[in-house]
Parts: sequence; C-alpha cells; structure tokens
Amino acid sequence: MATSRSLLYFFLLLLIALAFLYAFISTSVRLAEEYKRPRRTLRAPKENLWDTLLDDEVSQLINWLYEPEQGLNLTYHDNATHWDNFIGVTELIPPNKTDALAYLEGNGSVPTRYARVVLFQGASEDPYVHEIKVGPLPISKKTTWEPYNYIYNKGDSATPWYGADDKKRLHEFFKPVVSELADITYDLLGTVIYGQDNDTGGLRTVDPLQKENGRIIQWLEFIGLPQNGYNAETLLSQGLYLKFDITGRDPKGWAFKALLYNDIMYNSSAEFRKAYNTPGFVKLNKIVQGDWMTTKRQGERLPLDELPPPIAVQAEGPRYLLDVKNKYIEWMGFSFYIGFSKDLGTSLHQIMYQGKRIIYELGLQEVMTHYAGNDPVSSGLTYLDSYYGIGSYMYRLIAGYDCPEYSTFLDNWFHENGHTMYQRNSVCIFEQDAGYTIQRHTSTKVMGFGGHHQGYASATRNTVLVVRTVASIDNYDYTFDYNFYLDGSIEVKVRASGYIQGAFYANNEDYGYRIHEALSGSFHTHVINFKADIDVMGEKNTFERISLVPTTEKYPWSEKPKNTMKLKRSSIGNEDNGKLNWPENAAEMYVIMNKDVKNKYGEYPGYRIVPASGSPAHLIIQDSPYILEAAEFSKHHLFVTKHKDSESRSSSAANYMNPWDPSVNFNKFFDGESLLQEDLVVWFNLGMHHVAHTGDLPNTVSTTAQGSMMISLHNYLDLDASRQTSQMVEINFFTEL
Ligand SMILES: [Cu+2]
Repeated sequence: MATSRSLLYFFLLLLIALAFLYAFISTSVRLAEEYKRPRRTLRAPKENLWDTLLDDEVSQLINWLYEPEQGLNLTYHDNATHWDNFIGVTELIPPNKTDALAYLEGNGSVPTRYARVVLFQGASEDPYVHEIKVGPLPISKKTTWEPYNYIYNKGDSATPWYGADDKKRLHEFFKPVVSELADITYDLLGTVIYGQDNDTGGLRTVDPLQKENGRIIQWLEFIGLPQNGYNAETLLSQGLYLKFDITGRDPKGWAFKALLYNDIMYNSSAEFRKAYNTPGFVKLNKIVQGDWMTTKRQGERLPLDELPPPIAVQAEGPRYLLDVKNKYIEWMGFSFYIGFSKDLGTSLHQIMYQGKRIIYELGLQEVMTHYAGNDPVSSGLTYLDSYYGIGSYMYRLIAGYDCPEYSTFLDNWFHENGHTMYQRNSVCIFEQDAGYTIQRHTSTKVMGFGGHHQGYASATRNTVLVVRTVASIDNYDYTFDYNFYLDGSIEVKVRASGYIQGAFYANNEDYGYRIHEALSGSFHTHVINFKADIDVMGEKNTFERISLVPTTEKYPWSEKPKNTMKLKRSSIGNEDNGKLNWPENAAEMYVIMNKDVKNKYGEYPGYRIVPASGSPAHLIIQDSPYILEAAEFSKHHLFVTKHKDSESRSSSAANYMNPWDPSVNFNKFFDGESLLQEDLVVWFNLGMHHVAHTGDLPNTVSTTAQGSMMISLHNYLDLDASRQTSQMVEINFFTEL
C-alpha cells in the first residue's frame, strides 16, 4: 500500500514538473516569437538628418583632429591629465531649416554634414571648454574647422572650465581637511572619510559653483554612503557643510574658508573642534539607514496581488511602419524622424500629418531643478541636466514594465572622449489602448405609447502611438513620452520617479516636510523646457490669444442687458510680448494659426497648445542668485519667438559652467521682431513644484509627479480625424421598458 502511494506521489510530482516545464517552454517560445515577429518596415522617403554621426565618420573625424596640421594639440582622452587638451563630445550639427526643407520637401541635395566637437583645454592657466564646427563630412581635403560660435548668443563658444582640477582637489585638498575631522564626524554623523575605499561617508558638491567677491566658491556637504547597495545617497544628507575657495589652478590659492553645523558658522576646523569640546554643544540627529531607503518589496502583502495583473497584447504585430536605419515611423497619417543627441536625448523631426508638415522640430531643451533651503547646499543646488548629458543617461528600458513586451526597441549611441557609447533598447515604440474611448455616444428614444426604447451606441477605440525614453540622471528618473492620437493631437509627457535629493532636517522646517529621522524632503521646482517649431500649412504663422471674457451685453430680444461671456481675439505682435503664462481659470486659448489660409467657414486653421495633465510650473524664485541668467526659460510657462537657425536651443550644456556669462541667454531671443505671419517657435515648460512627503520614500511615484502638453488640431480639418479609424462600433438596440 505504502509503495503504491509513493508511486502515486511520484507520478503526481512528475505531472506537476512536466506542467511547469510546458508552461516555461511555451512562454519562452511565445516571447521569442514576439521578438522575432517581423517588423512592418518601409524605407524612409529621405535620410534622417538628426541622428548621430556614423562610426566611420567619427573615427575619420577624430584621426583628423589629432593631425598636427589642425594645430589643436590634443592628447588621447585616456592618456590625458588635467593639464592636457582632449576631445569631449562629437556629434552631428542639425542642418539649417531652409537646407533641410529644400532636401526633404523639394529637389535640394542632402545638406552638408558638419560635426560639433567639444574640446576641453586643460593645458592652460585658465582652462576652458570650447566647441568647434568641423566639416564638410566625411573628412576630405575640403574639411576645415572653425569656432562654433553662431548658436551661442554670448558670441563665443568658449567657457571657463573651473572643474579642470576637480579630482586633484578632492583627493589632495578636500579629503585631508575632512579626514582630520574624522573623530568628530564619527561621533556627530556616525561616518568617517579618510579618502579610502572603506569610507562610510562621502562629500556632495553643490552645483553650480558660486562666486563671492570675484573668488570661486565651492560648498560641500557630508553625506552617508548607503550600506545596502541601493543608490540612496541623496537621502543621506548629514548637515555638516564646508566652504572652500577654489580660485585658480595653483593649490596655494585654494583655501578652506568655513564650516557650518546647526546654522552656526565656524571659521576653521580648530574653532569647530573647540566648540564641539565645549559643554552644551548641541548634537543633531544622525541619519538612520535601513529598508526605508530601498525599493525592494516591503510591507504587508496585498490580497490577490500575487496573481498576474492584466497585460496588453498585440495579436497581429505592429500597425506602424518603421525604417530602423533612418529611425523613421509612419502611423495613422503621421510620419516623423527620431533624432538623438548626448546632451538632450531623443527629439522628433519633420512631423507630418495627412501629408503636411505640422511640426518641424519637437524636443527637449533643458531639465532644470532648483532647490531651496536654509543650508548653503539646498539653497544653492540648481541642476541644468543637459550639462551632464541627458541622452547619456538614457539606459536600456525594461520590457513589460517601462514599455509593453511587444514594443519595438531602438538603440542610441553617442561619441564622447573618443569612444562610442551604445545604449541598447533605450527607445521604445508601441501602440497602446488608452483604456477609454476617444469618442462615444449613446442615444435612446422612447418610441410610441408602448414605451419601447430604441437607440444606438457608438464608440471608438482610443489607440495611441507612444515613443518613450527614460533618462536616469543620477538620482532622478524622467520618463519622456511623445504620444500620437487618432484625432491628430500630439502629447508631450514627462513623468518623474527615482530618489529625491533630500536635505538635512535641521533648520529646514520652512523649506519642506521632515520625512525621516534626519531628512527633509527639500522643496524644489522642476522646469523642463521643450521646443516646438510648429508649422501650420507652411512656415508663416501667427500666435493667437483667444480670451474668454466676462461681459454685459444688450440684445434686441432682451429688455435688460445680460451678464454673459464672449471671445476676444488678439495676436502677439512681436517678441517683446512673447513671454506668456497660462491664464487663471484657463480663460484663454493659445493657438498657432496660419492667417494666410482660411477654411471653408472663414476660420484660420491652427494648432492649439494646452496643458493636458499636471500643472506646468515656472520658477518661483525671483532672479535666482545661483543660476543667474543661465535659465531664462524657467521664468514663464511658455514663450514664442521667430525661428532662427542661430537660436536653435533655449539653453546649452555650457550654461551651467558659467552662469555669470552664459553661452545662451534665452532672454536675448526677445528683441522685438515681428511675430505676425512669421516662422514661429513655441518654447513650453512642463514640470512641477515638488514638496516631497513621506510618500516620496523610497522613490517619488509618477501618479502625481507628471505633466503633459497637448498640441491639437484647431479648425485644421473639417471634421474630427478619428472618424477615419475602423476601430469603432455602432450598436443599435431596441428594448421594452
Ligand atoms: Cu522632485
């Protein structure tokens, strides 16, 4: 009996094992088939003019730059010291719009290719970074270089490089100062820094650098290093701050100026040590590390949560056509090219809808985060992320989480320091059901005296094409979506997640909530600037403001005047009036129109730009003493200017290195030029004011940390364009009451 029961168990186990094996194999086969499914391809009508340089072009270019005839005195990056000159980023310069359009829409030849090359000039008492323009490419006898000045309205592409000696300073200057304090930091902070691999503490610099009386000032903060392998150091501020003068290249000119603890300044380590040894010295809370810093699953299990949630499937393959080599896509009347740059990541170009160009360029310009706080680090911390290279932080996406399993994944690559960096699967493209209809209606009528209900219901699926990337810029993760809708709308959406940059809790009550033992969720504003070069039926357009105003009107049919509301139309005449905020109560519409064209009812066709989710933010701080004029785009919600090839970006990577004299001062774009029936560019901000709370631990969640802008057809077609889709139903019904 016992033997037969054992046999039964054995067969039962075998059966279960086989079932698991079958499930595993069939899932693997299914996934493999999914990936192997042929893409629906096409050949782009023209070459992509905005992608990265080709490998051959770059290797020839770099060899050419090293030739002594070019006079650049360059050292290979990997062998370079901080006293050498070396190559940074090399990338394609976008063509001028007129040249590009002549090629894309006319008989013009492919625009000549030029590269932008960033050169770090360390071999100088005053190190600097400058950019040169090299071309034509590929390298030939005609190739020359010249300073790449014309897109920098400072008039010069050179920027002081105060960070040339950063590594030397850290190891030979900062760390000796802090290791001398190790006994105190061990007691006050629970960590030590000796400049060794097993240090339990670290130093955070505040960016950008500051100036006082002509001297370059660097503030540093002690931080804990996470002991659990999670990237949580931005949650581990320790409230001890150091001030250094780092002016010049000669270490003899550098000085340790002061130390700040609990809102008290000490002019030297000795003064601080003396105070520390004095009875009554107030010791603040230490950071407490733990699971709260980790993103692993924690807390009580949720009921039924272990069952697989619903997922989307794509039964018959993609419904978009793709040219992978040219990163060109066609979908439901739209077509566009995807560009890439190391500083800014992906951008979209030559967006056509129903055979007409509607946007020449749509792309990120800058990601700014400005903090505030009682301490010098939180107060001064202001990020302009293009300096770090937003595109270089666009890593591999997670299939099934970041994007549906069935997405098409594309690669990016960029060239920096003489190397090519590949980022596999860092762009995903997919269609998704929005989860609600784009159109629906139910109609019922009671028929006759019998009370029969007769009617119909109509509904149209809301299928959206998404182009998605994620930039994980150190602590924060920004998800960038370009969403295309069946009614011709294009949505630009940003979601934030990842670790907040917290502050030490003490004395920061007015700048954020206290969200852990020693942590303040320091208040900051994200301003994320985009460029939309919108062209409505040609380049010549006008920016219309349609105000919705209260009024009192007399009517022939009424004895008394009536309080009511009506439309008031006006145009933005010139760039002096080109800085705008979103109106209170949304009582104004902003529409880019072509006033040389009328539809059959006499209205001008246009594209409306309108916030679609979240609340667009601009900087609350007036005239930031830290970012100065380096981020003028952050002062309003949106801007309109006349297109110029020399005003191609609202910011620049180099702005962050020299906010006192930024390479691009966006404010200079507004010089009174007419905007009436001109080629217009709209610069709009997404973002938010972020007062982090306990729900931002361990990571900010995207439910509230998001915002989007919709660019939508406005009297552009005679009818809603989503009527073209076959993915709709009309159901007639007849019921008795
Ligand atoms: Cu934030």
